[in-house]
Amino acid sequence: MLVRKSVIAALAVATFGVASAADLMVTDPWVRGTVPAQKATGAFMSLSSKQGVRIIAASSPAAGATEIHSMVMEDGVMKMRPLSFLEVPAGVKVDLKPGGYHIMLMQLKAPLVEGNMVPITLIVEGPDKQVEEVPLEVPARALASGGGAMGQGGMKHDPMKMPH
Ligand SMILES: [Cu+2]
Repeated sequence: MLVRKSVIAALAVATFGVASAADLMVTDPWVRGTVPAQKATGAFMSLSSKQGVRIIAASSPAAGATEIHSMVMEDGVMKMRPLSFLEVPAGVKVDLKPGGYHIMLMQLKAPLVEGNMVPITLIVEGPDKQVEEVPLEVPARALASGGGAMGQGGMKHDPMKMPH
């Protein structure tokens, strides 16, 4: 039952232009929209893999720099940390979501508004060390919508208070 559901999800994503050559399934990708002065935002999605892969990098023509970030609690403050890779273990769903792992888009070249499709390429390393690119077309959501824990604030590199 679960397997069937995943396959359907993968097909749904494929209609957004997701190539799945690598052993990586990407579901429900989205980018948080920005306001004009804002230079950074986050991209979120769920990742899974049959054999297990690592996301070793990401890139986007919409951003001058793209990094994989985690968020850690330090002295009661949430801080973002660049990761050298993000592990997607075999059979384990890894969620990139506000307040947790995310793809950080920095030095944005233009504001991202609801309805924009943002190209993001994930660089994926398999267990055999083979590296593949997985290009995504990721829809931007309105800044205020659906953000979950970090819905109001957008994303910055400054330390931020734990949401709640
Ligand atoms: Cu970040």
